[in-house]
Amino acid sequence: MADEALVVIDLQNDFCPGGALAVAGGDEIVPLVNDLIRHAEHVVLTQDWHPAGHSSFASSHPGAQPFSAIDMPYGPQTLWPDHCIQGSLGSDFHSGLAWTKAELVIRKGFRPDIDSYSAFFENDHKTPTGLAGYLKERGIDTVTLVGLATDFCVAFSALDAVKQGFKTTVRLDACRGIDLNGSVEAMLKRMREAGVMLEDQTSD
Ligand code: VGL
Ligand code: ZN
Repeated sequence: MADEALVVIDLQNDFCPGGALAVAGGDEIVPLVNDLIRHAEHVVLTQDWHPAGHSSFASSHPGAQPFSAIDMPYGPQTLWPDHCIQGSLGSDFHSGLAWTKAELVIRKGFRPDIDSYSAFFENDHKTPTGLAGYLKERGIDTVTLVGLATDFCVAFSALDAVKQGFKTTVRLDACRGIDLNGSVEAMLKRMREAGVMLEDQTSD
């Protein structure tokens, strides 16, 4: 299966319990993700990687609360607690993650004025990260996505993967969600309608 890659999204300390933007149960997926890594032919990781004072941080917008939304030139943007600041402990991969096999780490969210949920495009849905080209040039046409968070970085990555022509599966049992105002259900529906295959081997 040399044409298939496992893409592990943002399995970083700040998205795990105790982190700045903790996703409930975020650390629970580490053993399963490690198992998938062990069996994968190609492994790519993403790393949320923000400069201090990033425009997606509520703290950069006087008076704004975390988890509120604002309009940015590229569209609506949820504001987050400061998280995954470049080089901080919170930006490190979870210490239990078996990341050494990864062939590529895609860092995203490093431009001060734009957030990047997707592994493929920034939140303007136009600026590429280079991942689609990297995979295609290597003959990879199938991706499986796992990681954090189901309803943000995993979902937007999966939607873009389909748009870029990849056969795309999300292993929901190896993901956990933030769930803001029903965002998990909403994004599952969007992914399903877009042709993302949603698999959950705990409920099979
Ligand atoms: C993420 C919010 C902000 C994610 C990253 O990895 O899902 N969510 N930055
Ligand atoms: Zn972020």
